[in-house]
Amino acid sequence: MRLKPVYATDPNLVDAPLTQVPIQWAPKQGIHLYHFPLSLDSQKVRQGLEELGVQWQSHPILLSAHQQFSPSYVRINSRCVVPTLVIDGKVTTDTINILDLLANRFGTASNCFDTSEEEKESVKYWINKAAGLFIEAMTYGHIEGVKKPFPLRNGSENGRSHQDKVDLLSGLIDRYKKDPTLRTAYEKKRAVIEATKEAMVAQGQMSAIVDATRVELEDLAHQLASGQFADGGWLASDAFSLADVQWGAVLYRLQWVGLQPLLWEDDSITSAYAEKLFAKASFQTGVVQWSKVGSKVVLPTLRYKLLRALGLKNDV
Ligand SMILES: N[C@@H](CCC(=O)N[C@@H](CS)C(=O)NCC(=O)O)C(=O)O
Repeated sequence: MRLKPVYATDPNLVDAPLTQVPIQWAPKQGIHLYHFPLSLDSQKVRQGLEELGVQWQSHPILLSAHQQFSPSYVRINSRCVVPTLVIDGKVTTDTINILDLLANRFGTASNCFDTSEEEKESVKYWINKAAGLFIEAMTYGHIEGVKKPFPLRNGSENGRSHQDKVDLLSGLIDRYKKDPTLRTAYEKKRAVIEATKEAMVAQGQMSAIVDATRVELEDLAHQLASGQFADGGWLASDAFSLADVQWGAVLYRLQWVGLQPLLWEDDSITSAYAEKLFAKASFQTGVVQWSKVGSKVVLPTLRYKLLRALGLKNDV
């Protein structure tokens, strides 16, 4: 039974993270982030950039219009996911890897994300724990008694949104059969989406995923009560760390999709931690301000689809 995302459990199914790899199609100068306003992993990286005070150029990849499959994007991130970071023509992929790179490159001078040697192991442990939660399944899958917010409501029946992607990718595999780079990327992506969909629709899966998440959140509450947070610090360290970046976006997402009542109490240490995380200026700028569905997602998607219908855009 699959209880974690493919990216956390099956390195053989996905392309390895890239770290500062020069790619000819990437912008040659400056710091660029390819991201989607509502994407969990994009939220984490945007908060990281804000926390570090790094100026960056925004390239929205509209997952709502399947732009993650457009050939021009797949040539820089063959995983067909956001986020992707480009610094002076060099590409870095995978959220944990991107945040590590940013912290090493821009955090040292400002002591940002600075954790002591003893804290490092614990920070890493809590980063991996957050990244191992099956948030994609809980965002798109149907969970008894939970009413999903707009714009998730329609896709949550029987993995329909994932089946749409499988069909789209099958068409792309055929269209690009003579381009080995694109064809391979699409084939691998289709396998990842099929595995994810399978894990969401099989009998009893979604409740098992929610139960497994509840266990992880109980561990979180225990760590908060016994670790640095109880003394005015953060999850795994005295100073705010990349583990807190991971968990801020996760808790915000679980709240947004209506799962909080199944996972933690209002009046609990987890709620107190969430409140402290959400109050950070970097969280407000990197996460909350990008969460306006109408202006950040619906309108850009309509505009993009209109241009495509008029033949002014010929991507996917
Ligand atoms: N953690 C992995 C996976 C990222 C991921 O799953 N991103 C989601 C958004 S949070 C995405 O792009 N989904 C689009 C899709 O799978 O089609 C990474 O950072 O490369």
